[in-house]
Amino acid sequence: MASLKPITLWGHVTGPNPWKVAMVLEELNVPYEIKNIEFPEMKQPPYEKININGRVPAIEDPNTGITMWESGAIIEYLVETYDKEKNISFTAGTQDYFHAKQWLHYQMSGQGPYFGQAVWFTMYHHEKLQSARERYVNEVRRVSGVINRTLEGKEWLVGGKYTYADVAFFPWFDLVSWFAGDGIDIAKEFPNLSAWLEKIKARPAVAKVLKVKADAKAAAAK
Ligand SMILES: N[C@@H](CCC(=O)N[C@@H](CS)C(=O)NCC(=O)O)C(=O)O
Repeated sequence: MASLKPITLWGHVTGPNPWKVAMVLEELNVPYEIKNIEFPEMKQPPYEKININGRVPAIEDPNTGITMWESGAIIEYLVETYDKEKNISFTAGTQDYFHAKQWLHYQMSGQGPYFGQAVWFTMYHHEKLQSARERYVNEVRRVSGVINRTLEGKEWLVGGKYTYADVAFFPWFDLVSWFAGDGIDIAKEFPNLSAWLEKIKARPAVAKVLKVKADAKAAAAK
């Protein structure tokens, strides 16, 4: 899509949600530039004007004039605006179209917040609350089981092809070994899930974004 102006993607080096949007942008071949911002700055002007919720991701699309936040909504916007060939999405009104939305909503409500709380109570909470940690790590295990069971005998979540619904789950699963590696072994406990993650990881668009993320992390650590 050579005639398009680059979309600004507001992100943060460590957080999974902006990378999910980058993976969709890469897959759609839409030009973009990442602007990373630190957590305190997200809660202040001028960024607060872009996202009043003070979090990333947010996008500014000069091609349509749209500024918006919430990664799931951004992904829906991107595929509906730029995936005219339905390479990673489906024709509106079809069963697959609604099922892809179902999985995206599950990712946003069932995976993101629970995995996020597991990270919080494992890594950052000011006191060790074992019961809270267990609650959320168990939820990580439960969600992993849901995906593992749904992938029994099939390659992708919806419609027999790789779509935005698959990649939406990837960045959070990619962090499980970091925050719950002592409690959950994805490869051992969830073989379908594990094989699916490997296939997503091997996609050139995903591999490219993972490299950009690794480089950004290395630069930030200097
Ligand atoms: N539901 C939001 C979650 C956004 C979110 O929590 N982003 C993290 C980074 S991945 C963040 O901005 N954290 C900053 C903070 O918690 O202050 C989305 O999916 O866009």
